[in-house]
Amino acid sequence: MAKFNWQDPLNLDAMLNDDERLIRDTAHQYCQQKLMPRILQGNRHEHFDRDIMYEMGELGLLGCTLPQQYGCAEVNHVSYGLLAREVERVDSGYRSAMSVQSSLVMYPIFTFGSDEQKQRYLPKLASGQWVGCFGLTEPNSGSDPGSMLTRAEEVDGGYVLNGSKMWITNSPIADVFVVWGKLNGVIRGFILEKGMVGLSAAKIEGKFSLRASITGEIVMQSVFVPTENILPHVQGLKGPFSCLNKARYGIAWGSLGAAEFCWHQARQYCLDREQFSRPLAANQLIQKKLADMQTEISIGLLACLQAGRLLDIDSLAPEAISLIKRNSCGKALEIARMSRDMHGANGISDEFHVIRHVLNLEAVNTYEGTHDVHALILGRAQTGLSAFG
Ligand code: TGC
Ligand code: FAD
Repeated sequence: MAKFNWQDPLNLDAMLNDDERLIRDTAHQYCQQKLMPRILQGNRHEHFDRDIMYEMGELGLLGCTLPQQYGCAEVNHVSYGLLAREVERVDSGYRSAMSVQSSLVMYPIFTFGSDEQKQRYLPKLASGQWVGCFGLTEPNSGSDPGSMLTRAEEVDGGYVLNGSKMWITNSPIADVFVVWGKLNGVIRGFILEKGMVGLSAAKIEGKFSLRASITGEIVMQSVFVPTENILPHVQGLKGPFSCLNKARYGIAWGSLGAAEFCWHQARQYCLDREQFSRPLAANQLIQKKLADMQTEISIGLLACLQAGRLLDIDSLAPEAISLIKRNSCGKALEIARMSRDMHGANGISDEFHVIRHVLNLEAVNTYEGTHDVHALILGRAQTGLSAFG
């Protein structure tokens, strides 16, 4: 009879190849040895250690699915997912930094950029020498980015951009800004660089979520952007949405990494802590909660793996990405809250790390399309009726 592995009940491990396992294990070691020791202070003091980008670059974590000619690791999407899971097992904010750089900055430059843009930006972004950010959301355009107000006007030698972006991961420390705005009513992508006149990116203070990730605004007051900095090969919302497909896929894996951490912590805590003269883990209610966590995580990870295999043969529909992003984030948030409850009072202490995941996952459930917006995408796809208004 096959032996039951409580940590991997459906034997995900057996469905990975040797390269994928090696990538996962190398990332696990880095994350546990280098990221985990930093997170408590980083989260407490709202501090993102810039060195992390260099370290991730050195390890090949940035833009990892892109070609080696740009200094990238050129691994498959399953590997990208496994990396996201390991990074987010430590903190969603660190995964945010990695996925924005990879999926939202390097990917559009690689996919929609000119050869000159690829040569100029990708190697420095891959090594972590430059940090990138992605400006789509505005103060009055969140779920409905098509209503954005940012405008580009054609002038001699380039464009002048006016507008503001809100809730932008990494913007205060960014060297490169991929910003979406309307040119003659059509959404286009522009690459801005730190130091351009009229460009500023103030930090948003006081977040109770993703505190170890830096978030800011982007304000553009008549910023001149040279002609060669427009992304030439895409127009319309499919530009930013194509990037979101990649990032949402990574989040689906990553959020389950955070959930796994919370599950394992809850199990160990309930084995160690005694009330009524026996371990908490001996109680039926506790065991049911652990079984629910195990079930959702195991099934969710298999869904992510299948999505990754489909992405690797270019056969994953965006709606299927909505399905896994929504499922993983919603389930991870429920699991983190349950784990917090099982820790009792200790559950609210950052030294146990679970409350941090709860608060992080609130944002992860909101960004890159809220839980409900993904439900509406799936509802539209199966009824043919749009509920967006
Ligand atoms: P809709 O009519 O559906 O589509 C407009 C055009 O876009 C195309 N399209 C897609 N293309 C590729 N991939 C996708 N997933 C696509 N979805 C749509 C579509 O084919 C169409 O193309 P065309 O050529 O016919 O014009 O547009 P809509 O305005 O009705 O959209 C509705 C909705 C809700 C689906 C969409 O607006 C949406 O997804 N809203 C959520 C916004 C969002 O996710 N924002 C994320 C901002 S970035 C971020 O959060 C980063 S956090 C990073 C971190 O820290 O990790
Ligand atoms: P809203 O769109 O105002 O939604 C508010 C509520 O209304 C939600 O519950 C939503 O589900 C619901 N709702 C909206 N429309 C409908 C509808 N038609 N029917 C039913 N319910 C609806 N953006 C970027 O561009 N780049 C980034 O790097 C980035 N990083 C982020 C980092 C953090 C920490 C956070 C919190 C956000 C970030 N975002 C970023 C923005 C993020 O993508 C948006 O917050 C998200 O898309 C939701 O938009 P909103 O906050 O304006 O909410």
